[in-house]
Amino acid sequence: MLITILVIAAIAVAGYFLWKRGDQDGDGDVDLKDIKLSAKDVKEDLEEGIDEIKDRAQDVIKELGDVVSAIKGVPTKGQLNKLTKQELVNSAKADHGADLDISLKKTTLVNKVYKLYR
Ligand SMILES: [Ca+2]
Repeated sequence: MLITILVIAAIAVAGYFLWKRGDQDGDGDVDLKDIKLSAKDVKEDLEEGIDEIKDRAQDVIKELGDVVSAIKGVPTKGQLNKLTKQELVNSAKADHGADLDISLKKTTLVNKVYKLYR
């Protein structure tokens, strides 16, 4: 029951918010057509925002590439297995100047990086 009320309230708030954006198609009144246009606009804005966040996250991941050296002491295969192939390649380069081929299988990369740190 509470969930139903919350859902109805959310729809009402969203509808009001979209209605407040006003006349979108320029025919002088605010009706369902305008609300639909507003909803489309908002959806596009949200999608752009999400893409932006994804791009920024990618940048942060690149900056954090050197993660193996963040593991204290000598990394175990279990720890290496938790990393992505990109992280393994980046770490091998950063810590040992080794150029590993990202197209190698993950297990091969893990084994190569594991040996580098011995
Ligand atoms: Ca209109």
